Amino acid sequence: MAQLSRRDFVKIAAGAAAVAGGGALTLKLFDKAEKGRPAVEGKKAASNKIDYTRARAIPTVCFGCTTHCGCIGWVQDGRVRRIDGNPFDINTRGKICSKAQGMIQYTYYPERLLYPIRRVGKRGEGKWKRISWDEALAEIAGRMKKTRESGHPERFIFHYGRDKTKGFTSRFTNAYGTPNRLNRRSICSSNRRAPLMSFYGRDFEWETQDFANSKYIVNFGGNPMEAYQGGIFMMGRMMDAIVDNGCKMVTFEVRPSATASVSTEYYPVAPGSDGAIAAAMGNVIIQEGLADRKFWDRWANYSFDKIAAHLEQYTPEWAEKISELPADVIRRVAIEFARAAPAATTLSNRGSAKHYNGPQNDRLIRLLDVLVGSVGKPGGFTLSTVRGWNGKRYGQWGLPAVGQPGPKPPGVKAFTPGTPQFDDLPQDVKDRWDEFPDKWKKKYVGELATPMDYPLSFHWYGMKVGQLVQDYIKRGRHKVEVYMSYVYGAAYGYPEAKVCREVMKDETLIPFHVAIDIGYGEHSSLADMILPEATSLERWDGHSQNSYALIPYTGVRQPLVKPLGQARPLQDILKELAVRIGGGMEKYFDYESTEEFYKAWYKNVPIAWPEFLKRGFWHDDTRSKDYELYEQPVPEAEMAGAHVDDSTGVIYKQSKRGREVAIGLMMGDRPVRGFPTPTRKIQIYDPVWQEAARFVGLPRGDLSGAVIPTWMPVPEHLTMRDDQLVFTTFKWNVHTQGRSGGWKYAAEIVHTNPVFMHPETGAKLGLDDGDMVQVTTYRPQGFTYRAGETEPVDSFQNRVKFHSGMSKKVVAVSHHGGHWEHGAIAQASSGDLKDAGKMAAYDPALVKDRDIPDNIWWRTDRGGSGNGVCINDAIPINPSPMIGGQNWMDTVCDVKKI
Ligand SMILES: Nc1nc2c(c(=O)[nH]1)N[C@H]1C(S)=C(S)[C@@H](COP(=O)(O)OP(=O)(O)OC[C@H]3O[C@@H](n4cnc5c(=O)[nH]c(N)nc54)[C@H](O)[C@@H]3O)O[C@H]1N2
Ligand SMILES: Nc1nc2c(c(=O)[nH]1)N[C@H]1C(S)=C(S)[C@@H](COP(=O)(O)OP(=O)(O)OC[C@H]3O[C@@H](n4cnc5c(=O)[nH]c(N)nc54)[C@H](O)[C@@H]3O)O[C@H]1N2
Ligand code: SF4
Ligand SMILES: [Mo]
Repeated sequence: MAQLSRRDFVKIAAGAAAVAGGGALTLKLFDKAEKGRPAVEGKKAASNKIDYTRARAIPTVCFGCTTHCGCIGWVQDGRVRRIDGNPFDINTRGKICSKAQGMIQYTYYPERLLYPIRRVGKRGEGKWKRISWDEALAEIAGRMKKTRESGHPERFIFHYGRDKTKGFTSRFTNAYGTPNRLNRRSICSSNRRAPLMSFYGRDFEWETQDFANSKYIVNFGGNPMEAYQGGIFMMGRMMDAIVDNGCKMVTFEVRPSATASVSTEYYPVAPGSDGAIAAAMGNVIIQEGLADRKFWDRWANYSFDKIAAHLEQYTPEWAEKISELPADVIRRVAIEFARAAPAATTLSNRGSAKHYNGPQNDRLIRLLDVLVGSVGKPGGFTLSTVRGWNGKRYGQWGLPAVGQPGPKPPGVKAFTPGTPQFDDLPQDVKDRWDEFPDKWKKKYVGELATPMDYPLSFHWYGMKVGQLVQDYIKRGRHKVEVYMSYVYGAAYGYPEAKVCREVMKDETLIPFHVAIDIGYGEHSSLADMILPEATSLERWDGHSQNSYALIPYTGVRQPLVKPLGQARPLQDILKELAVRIGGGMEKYFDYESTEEFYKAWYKNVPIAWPEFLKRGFWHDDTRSKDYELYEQPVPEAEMAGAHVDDSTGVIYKQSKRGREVAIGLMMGDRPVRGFPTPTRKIQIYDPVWQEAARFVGLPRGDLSGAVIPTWMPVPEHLTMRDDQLVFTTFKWNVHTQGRSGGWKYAAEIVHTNPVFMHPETGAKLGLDDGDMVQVTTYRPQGFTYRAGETEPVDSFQNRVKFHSGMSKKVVAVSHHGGHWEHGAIAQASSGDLKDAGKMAAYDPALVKDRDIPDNIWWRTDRGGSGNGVCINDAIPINPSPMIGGQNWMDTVCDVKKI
């Protein structure tokens, strides 16, 4: 038998652990590297060994990625040693992934930031000094107070990536009076959320299909087996369905992702073609007489004959030309899907949605569930309980009214002519004010939070257009005094990140940047001050999300250990700032402790607080599953005082605040809930797309604004040369975006990001596997940022890796490579911690981990591959029309051997 090298073993074993989940990563990677090496001082303390007779198991919620799994931390001698899954979490059913151990890495990271630091050199130069909390907070509060008193609180910006404080930060920004609590939804998911909001009136955070009972799943580029916002929740249920239920899962992808590899069928398709496949499938379903007419006529807001006529143009043969997926496969999959309905569902994510045509792709995909009537049915496209379904009894996520304790600050008012905020707006906005539809005027709070060119980024709720923030600031569309960043890594991980870095370095544009971070990342390196946050194992946070068990549930993040050094939780930092800024802000932060705040937040969860903390989770098992919620009757008591619009059947009632709100729909003489849309039906037809298109001046012929789901191509894919490729990007199972570079086990498993391509593509370009290439990228062609400019955006270099499962039109390079901050492991550098992290504040007492200087075997000076390359300078800023979702997966590129 051929002997596996240690590296091979690491790759295989870690891959298995990452996918299987079900407990902690039990492998010892790094510290077993060199057998017989003498024990080093402190090694014992750093070991993961647990004495279960002494260790305490404390539940919490993982912050390793967006999934937020329930987990249990084993604490021994004041140190968290291991993370396991929490069986009381009905979403994960006790499973977690290997990345959860990253929280331990974060907490005991030798280069962790443990004291506030202040810049002493030029911004970005990497020279810092340690300062006291008092000095730090006094300066920040002083600046913020001045900004507020100048009458321009909107010049304070709070820019976050992830925020699980559950309202704590909006409380702070509202109390201060700024609308600029900016997020990263456009980077992440807004192209997929907008179609869901338009169709169903809710986007459910992520989709919540009843996979456990599915017989057929058609997956358009979602990758739950290694990524997805709820991957852990989905993967176990999918595997159960496939293995125990005979469920078929068909995956369309551009590369053989882990999800593709466990699917019953996988087809590589042309990038950006998912909408064409879905449109043709819809057509086949109707032509074959397999549509569920009863469901459609009852719940779709559009005529069946008209949708049938619209879809007729989309034949499987037509779709084959666009997608390279054989017409007979499209036909067969459509028929099988419809026959399995209602236990059949679609799935999509960034693969279908992060394209210029992504929103329309997703509308065409969603159409399939409606056509076969699987919406809300067992095994189908179910919709977990959300506000709007159940009237007053349940709040968001079906929870018994969890939420912030009072007194709550009022929200920031819309800008109106005559106010200083309005006066500050760019002239072109003022010039367009009169033609700006009233419904958007009512929500308008400036160009950063509600950019006028992207009305669908705030029509439903605040999705923002995060990739344009720095560019808008550069172009004078908004002034800034104080910029605060939190769990946010744009300078490394956003498209055309160099634009972000250029602006963040410019003190005339950003006079003061305070970063709240747990380490020293690329974005915080561009701050004037960095405040060290307590890690997720050391702090409180809220948790509430939809559940694949289809009953309401919630959990809580509680501290397992005290913060190391002088690190403090965000809540403490903001509370103290509010008190120091004063002027009335402080009254919203008048509670004893953060624990008291969260205790009040969860006060309606019907289980005693100590018991809740002991279990970590609670769910409502008295409730039946959330099937067919739209058919639920509106209770008689609620009908009292309601009135019905005779032309539409929509039932309205006055809210406490005196607003007319739709609460249901008359079905004959039966008042039922319907969907939380304006028509209370599934909105196949939605005029808001057209309205937005007209307002932003979308050119004629661009179908982004079509009122019904409509196929449209990605413009630059039509004009690209034959020898050009589409450069796409993806996530690895063991890494999380910009944050995991320094997690040592993750980095040992995956530390570089080769340029994946099909061997035939390589042969066409005269390449061999392993050749070094340069990838040069170009701007898009559609109605978007700097479209049509011919100068390349940028280029990067790395080695080619052949993979025969790829689409031949694509090169795929993962996120997570090429860090130049985040410490020695992320950078695969010499391990001279001081030098590598440029940290003025690292704690030498923590530096006991000999792995770092000794065992980074992939360092280039040891003949290794190095840490890969950051690809994000080469991905153009490319917001989709009207919504502003970043089109990550469209970039046209040249690949040349060097
Ligand atoms: N391990 C891990 N898990 C994560 C994260 C992480 O960083 N690491 N991040 C979390 C976050 S914030 C998010 S948003 C989610 C993202 O979760 P996903 O959207 O599921 O994952 P992505 O890798 O962003 O993209 C999905 C896939 O789209 C494919 N793709 C590209 N173009 C096309 C196309 O035209 N058609 C089709 N059908 N497929 C295409 C890519 O090959 C990729 O595998 O994951 C979350 N979970
Ligand atoms: N090429 C490419 N780029 C991508 C993607 C892709 O698929 N390919 N995916 C995109 C997606 S979907 C997303 S959501 C973005 C995410 O992009 P990022 O904003 O880079 O994501 P994060 O990994 O959340 O990391 C932000 C920073 O927060 C800090 N941090 C981590 N944990 C904590 C904490 O507990 N407290 C505090 N205060 N700080 C913390 C770390 O310094 C980290 O660098 O990346 C996008 N970028
Ligand atoms: S999927 Fe994300 S939240 Fe869940 S255990 Fe893994 S890293 Fe943690
Ligand atoms: Mo994301």
